[in-house]
Amino acid sequence: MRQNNNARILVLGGDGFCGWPTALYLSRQGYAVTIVDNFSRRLIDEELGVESLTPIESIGERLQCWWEMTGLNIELRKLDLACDYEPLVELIAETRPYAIVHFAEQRAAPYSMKSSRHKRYTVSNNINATNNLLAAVVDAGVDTHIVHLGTMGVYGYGSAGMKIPEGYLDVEIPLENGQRVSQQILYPTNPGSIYHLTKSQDQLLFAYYNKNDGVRVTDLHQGIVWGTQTAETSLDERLINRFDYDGDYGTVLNRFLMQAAIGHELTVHGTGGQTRAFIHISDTVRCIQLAIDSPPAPGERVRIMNQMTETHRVRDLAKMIADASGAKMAFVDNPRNEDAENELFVENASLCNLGLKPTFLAQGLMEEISEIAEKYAHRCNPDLIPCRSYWRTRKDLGPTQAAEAPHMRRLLERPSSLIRPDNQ
Ligand code: NAD
Ligand code: USQ
Repeated sequence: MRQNNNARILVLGGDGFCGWPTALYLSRQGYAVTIVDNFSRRLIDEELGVESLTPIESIGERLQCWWEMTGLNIELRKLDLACDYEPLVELIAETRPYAIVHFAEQRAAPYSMKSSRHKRYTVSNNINATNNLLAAVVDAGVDTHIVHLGTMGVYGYGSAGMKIPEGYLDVEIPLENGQRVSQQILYPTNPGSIYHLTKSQDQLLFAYYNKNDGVRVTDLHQGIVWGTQTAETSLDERLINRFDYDGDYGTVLNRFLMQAAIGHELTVHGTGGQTRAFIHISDTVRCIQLAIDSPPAPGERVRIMNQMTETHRVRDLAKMIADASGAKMAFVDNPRNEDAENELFVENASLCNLGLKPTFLAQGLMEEISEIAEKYAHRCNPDLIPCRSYWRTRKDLGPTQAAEAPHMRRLLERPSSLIRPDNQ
């Protein structure tokens, strides 16, 4: 396959669960890809004493394998986006990328709620990474399209009683003179965790740099990603994608599939009445390409698209998997502070109109995941399955404090380094 060097894409967070398959997919589509990552996610695995259920190779081994399998080269830059500002500007100025895909944030809600340190780390990391990226695009003087992975969670999970629009809400305000003014505003944000809060704040950063500097941004409000493999990551075991199953990073559907595969009870939080949006990992990578290939016009406001294909209630998912596998459901105390029951209707026309053909939850696909889970079940540590991150301080546990992990030190021990004017 020919590589189009005019179209370089930087994949920030390209060693992660969504970023790795996206980097491979874009590489195979003919883009010249550079992965940028600080490997903090691998350090968090060490901090939590957990490993991906699937055995993931070092990034060097992954890239070497991709080269051997396809003859395609993916470049790599190790950078901490929250701290390494000058090298980021240099990278963007040197490569003048056609698009930058921004996955590089701490993405687990339970992890972000574990302790005050985890809250502060998540905020420092995510907000500084996004702000540095936007400032660097302006400093580098490039008209690069930023494609950011946001979350459906910014809308909140109450029952809106309406279809959740794609980012903007039509409002009509009554004036004192009896007239009415119509406006479109950012949908009022209602984050359910510190992690989700950082995504809400990202939205304001995008709106500001778009208004002030004309930075072109697509913000993809993505639902919960399920599945493991894509066509590219399946090419060789050394390319396998990560599979998080632990109580902090494992997401609900993959956790249930893994739990069923190892004969563990399905851990339904509370009544399981929470309704959430979902998307398969192969649709994630396709959506990124659709967003890259249809950039917003110069001067266009931040484009927001809801990146999800279906909604499900947690207990319905558990029942579906229990019926198919014989696993038992366990209704456990909900460690989170969230509505016990909610309805969710979501507009997702934009990506479908661009050509997305949704992959719906189907037995065949679930079996693929279960097979992965069964194959690597011996790598599972069942002690790590329960969710032990509590949204509210539990009286029996006292205030949550946690030791500072090495990857946090850089951000938390020297906060002044984050606000020091560069080169002064
Ligand atoms: P992940 O943790 O597997 O990957 C994130 C990657 O970013 C990791 O490789 C990590 O090392 C890197 N990173 C984090 N901070 C960085 C920094 N300061 N500098 C450089 N690299 C940094 O997460 P994921 O599941 O692949 O999620 C990717 C993005 O998609 C996140 O922003 C997340 O909010 C969003 N998202 C994920 C899901 C999901 O279900 N996984 C759903 C909706 C949205
Ligand atoms: N849940 C269970 N049992 C479990 C794990 C979770 O019932 O064993 C419940 C949770 O209480 C919650 C729901 O399932 O009500 C979803 O939890 P999750 O961990 O699957 O997803 P969430 O914390 O919302 O976060 C994930 C990703 C995050 C992304 C988000 C998209 O980790 O990066 O932004 O999904 S969304 O949910 O649409 O906001």
